[in-house]
Amino acid sequence: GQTVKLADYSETDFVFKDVFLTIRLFEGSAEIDSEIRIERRAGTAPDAPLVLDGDELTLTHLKLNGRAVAEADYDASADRLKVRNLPADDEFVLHVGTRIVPERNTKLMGLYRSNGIWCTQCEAEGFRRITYFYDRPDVLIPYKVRIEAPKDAAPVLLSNGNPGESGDLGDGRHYAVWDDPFKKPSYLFAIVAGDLERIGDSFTTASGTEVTLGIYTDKGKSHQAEYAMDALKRSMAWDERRFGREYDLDVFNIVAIADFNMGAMENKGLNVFNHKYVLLDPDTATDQDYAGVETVIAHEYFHNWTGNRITCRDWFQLCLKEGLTVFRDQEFTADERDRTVQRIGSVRRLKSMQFPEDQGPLQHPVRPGEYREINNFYTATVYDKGAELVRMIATLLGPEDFRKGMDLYFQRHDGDAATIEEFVKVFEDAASTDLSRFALWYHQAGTPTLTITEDYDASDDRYTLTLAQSLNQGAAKTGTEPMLLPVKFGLVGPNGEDRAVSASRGGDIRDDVIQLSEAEESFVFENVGGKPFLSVLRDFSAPVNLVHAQSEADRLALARLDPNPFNRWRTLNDLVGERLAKAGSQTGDQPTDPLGNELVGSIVETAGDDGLDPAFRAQVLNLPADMEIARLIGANVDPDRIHAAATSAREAIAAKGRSVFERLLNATPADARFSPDAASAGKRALANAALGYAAVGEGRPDRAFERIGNASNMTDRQAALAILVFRFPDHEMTQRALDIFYERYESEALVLDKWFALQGAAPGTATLDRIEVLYRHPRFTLKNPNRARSLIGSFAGMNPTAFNRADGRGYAWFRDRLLELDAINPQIAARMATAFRTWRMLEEERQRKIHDVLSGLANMPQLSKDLRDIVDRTLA
Ligand code: HT7
Ligand code: ZN
Repeated sequence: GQTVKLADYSETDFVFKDVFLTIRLFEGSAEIDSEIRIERRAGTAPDAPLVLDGDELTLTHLKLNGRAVAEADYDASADRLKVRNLPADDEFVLHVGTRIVPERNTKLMGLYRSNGIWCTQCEAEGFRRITYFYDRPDVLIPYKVRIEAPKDAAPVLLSNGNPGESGDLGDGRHYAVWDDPFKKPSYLFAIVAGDLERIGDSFTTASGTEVTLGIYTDKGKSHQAEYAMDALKRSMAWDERRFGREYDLDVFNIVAIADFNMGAMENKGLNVFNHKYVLLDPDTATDQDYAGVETVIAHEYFHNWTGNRITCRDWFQLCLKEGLTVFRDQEFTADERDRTVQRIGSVRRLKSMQFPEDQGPLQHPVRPGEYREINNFYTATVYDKGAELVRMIATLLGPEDFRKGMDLYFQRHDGDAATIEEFVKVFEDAASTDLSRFALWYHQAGTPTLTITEDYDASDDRYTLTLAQSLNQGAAKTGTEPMLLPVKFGLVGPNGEDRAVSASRGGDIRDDVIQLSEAEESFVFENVGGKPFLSVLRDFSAPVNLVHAQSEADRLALARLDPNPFNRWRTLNDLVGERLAKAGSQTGDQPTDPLGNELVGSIVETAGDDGLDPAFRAQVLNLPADMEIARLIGANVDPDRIHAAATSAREAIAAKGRSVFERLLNATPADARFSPDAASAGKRALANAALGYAAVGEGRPDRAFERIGNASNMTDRQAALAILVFRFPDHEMTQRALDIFYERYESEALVLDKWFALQGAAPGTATLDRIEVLYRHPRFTLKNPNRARSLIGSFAGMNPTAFNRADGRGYAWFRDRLLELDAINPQIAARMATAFRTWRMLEEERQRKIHDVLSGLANMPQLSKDLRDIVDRTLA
């Protein structure tokens, strides 16, 4: 595959003015007629040909200003159309005809059919699978679209923008025209045609325009879209309140699709969603699903301004829209739900997904400098670290200057295809500040280490704080310069008060934020009123590995006292992580109590503290995942040892907290009426965590089994089933529970995904045999990405003990599945293959086995570009 480089960016030779697309849908094929108004760009050589992108296309006709182009004047291949002898000065119209087969499109990129519905996915490079085009984000034009289709199979015809005329064509066919007045790149184009059900609503914008809202689903499912509609309206109101952004078209439509590569897509005025992020009801969806729907609905809606109105100049700038939009959806969730619990969730995700990526062979900067396959750069680094960078700008500038910068961004770049440099510049201009040291975050890969040292001089009551940053990157070689980063902190007194102190010496501190920009800086505080407890990196103000030698006594005190609730959670979570990493890297006998009595006591005490938010307490009871422990160990990892240590830790908490967990269980009746709000969800999370510890502590799977029977909602039912699968994987009761669950939900695709996913993630060596059987289950298929992910993705990505079986059988089985999947849907195969991204942390024998599997794959000629890119980079 060819490498695309940011340094090679140049404008197109020709300028597109607008396009009129006619799409004729038939059973078994589709014909696309594209009429593009074009002009040679000033400065382009008069004899330069027009070169358009294609992918698996067949050209049916080609006309210039209404006349067929002579054969000598063009070359058409599946992936390129080159036209010569075009007018030097005059505008011209190029007519391009293609024919495709949506039914055979298993890659789910371009125009395809899902459950009989015609739909499109064009980001990043799917439009070129529909017609030859300048399929790049810096070509912005208005689109007019006419869809023609059979009335019975497709009574509903949708595209971007506002609806125009529609009518009958005879022969059982009809048409509809859509007009999108906003200039957009091809990746935001979409059509949907099918026999869909709709729920409708409306939203009146702050300036008084009424917007018609529609959510379309498969027949019989529209009642499950009510919560999504509510989330949409709340998102629209929030974006007006918080960022002053109003919606801009007369209609906003969402369509739920069963076969979809990612979560959802922000096409202008026509968002297309994986149905997992639209359809919900209490009987089939968990609280986590509700939160997921709310987030994704918000995220795609927010793209209308950050992504669509202002888009990316090229795909290297992907974080410009994704990092910023993730930041915006995180802020929405924080405002709608609970800021601390939301931040804990984001940080957990960052550490479990992005940190491993940034610390292994798939490491890349938030703004990469090159790629072979852009689909492989929709990563945790671009999305989640990208969001952290925006958050750091907000923290460094403070809320007022940050808002000023955002306003300037919208004002200056509306209608543009912009770059990261332009984004950073608006904040420099709005706050009159120099962010050049900050901008390095976009270019330098890797997770920096922030080392904290403290010194307290009791005789002078003087406190000195020293911070040092370093970047040890390994292979990527993208630079290790010191960067500007915000370190939010507090000096806490023994009664849990933040002491009002200001530094007499040292660099830049604004309010409670140190603006660290040198490799090392010291700050001196005089008359601090006795030795304080340092609460540092509050709210995880920068995405770094923190090294801070703080005594256990101080940390346990902070876990109780810290006025910053996020840091209370982090203190406990970090302590657990460190202890488990120590126990999990120890050879020989496992300690029975790897956490130690005091830490266990602290966890139980927090869990039982009714003065604290239940969702927060549930987070404290949710120990770091085995894979997070593996990352902390860093080398020579044995997943079985980690699992054993985590199991002992859970047993110790269960034993110590027995009475607390019983009390929590009794306080929440299982048949309470279901409401998906955050407070109710938090109570359920706490009760279910308590149930898990109670069942483990007493060795009583029947307690979970019983809950499955009397649960009144999917949250409680799935939580109980998960307790059986994860804590009693080989118990006879677990299989019984799985069978009952299957019978009840056989016809609910999204619930069956949960059933497969739980079993794929069940720990232990017996799992693989069961997975092999499940793989042949009549309801299993590789063609639906959700289903493929449910079993194979959860096995490879969330099951360290079974996947990393010492005999290597897990790797070999996974390799065979990757190859099958790659022939159907390379994008999904490549994404799953990232399960190997941390392979160099494993002990030698497992590393050797993975190396054999990866190099075997690398030598296979049939691999897709997508999968080959991941395999090669993982091996490098
Ligand atoms: N912007 C969307 C990305 C996306 C996508 C990318 C590649 C292939 C398929 C895809 N589906 C959606 C989703 C988002 O970040 O909002
Ligand atoms: Zn996005």
